[in-house]
Amino acid sequence: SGPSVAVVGVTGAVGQEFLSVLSDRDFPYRSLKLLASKRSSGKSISFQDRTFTVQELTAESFHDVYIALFSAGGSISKQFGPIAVDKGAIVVDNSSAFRMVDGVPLVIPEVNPEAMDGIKVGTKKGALIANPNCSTIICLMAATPLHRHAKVTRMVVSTYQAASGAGAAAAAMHELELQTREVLEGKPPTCNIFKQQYAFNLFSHNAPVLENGYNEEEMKMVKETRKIWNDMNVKVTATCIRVPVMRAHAESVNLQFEKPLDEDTAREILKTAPGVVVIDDRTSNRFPTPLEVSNKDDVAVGRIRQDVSQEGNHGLDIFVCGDQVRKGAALNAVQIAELLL
Ligand code: 11C
Repeated sequence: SGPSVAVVGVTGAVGQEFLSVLSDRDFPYRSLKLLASKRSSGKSISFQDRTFTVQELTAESFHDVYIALFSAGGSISKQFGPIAVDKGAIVVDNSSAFRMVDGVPLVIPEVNPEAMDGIKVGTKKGALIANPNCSTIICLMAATPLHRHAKVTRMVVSTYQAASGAGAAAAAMHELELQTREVLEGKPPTCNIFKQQYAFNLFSHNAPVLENGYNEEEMKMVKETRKIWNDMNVKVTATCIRVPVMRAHAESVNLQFEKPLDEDTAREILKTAPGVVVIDDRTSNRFPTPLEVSNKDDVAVGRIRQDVSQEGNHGLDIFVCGDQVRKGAALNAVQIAELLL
């Protein structure tokens, strides 16, 4: 029982994570189609005690597919997403292709599930749902429960982003490992994915820099937050940095609130927030780390403190870490699919 499911881009890091999340959560499916480029077609993938053969993604792939999880890059989503929708599939797209398109819900299940009201599996009525950018998801998992309580008017984010978010995740993670070894051996580092030394270094996010001086990643955080919170007035600014960490992003988030919110209340709110775990031990200086959240579902929050530069408890600083491949991509998409059932 369950819907027929297709995974598009199954050989990539997020595609592989889709499979492990589907399995971990015991996602019900009637049939499962594993789709990828022609180059990967014919490959065998074992999943839940069965062996599946990867099929080439074509316009015919979506016949009788109810839910299609896409993570094969923006151009594949643009080309095949609308075809799948025409065939009646509900596409949950991990790329940025449709996120800001009017009428396409941009969803974090713990934050704005209502954005996809009316979209249901079994109606044979296709639809597109976009998965937000990983940095946005991780930030809003922690900021939203506080926003609900005291209304955020301004948010200043600084990110420390892992290798896995940089294009071809597996290749990027491999290059970080390779560079680390090369630098330790006194050799010049291989710079194929990142055009500069990454090991023992950090640099401004590799997304293109726009005319206003922000890079695309930073502007995604600004625009996606407004859409997800359905608040065109919330002020957001971000600085996104790539750090030599494998697969979990960290973010420092400064929040300004309309109503006062003290740090103890904020800590209590976050302790009961779904998908959030609080690690905030001042005595032993123990706070969230990327390593600790790697391969985990929950986003960790700590360093919860009153912003001393703002009067009357109108500001807080928090530090957030979340697995980029999991909650930042595959898990969030599968949770969206669960809501469709
Ligand atoms: C990163 N957030 O870590 C990016 C990766 O819009 O989905 C994902 C880009 C996106 O660099």
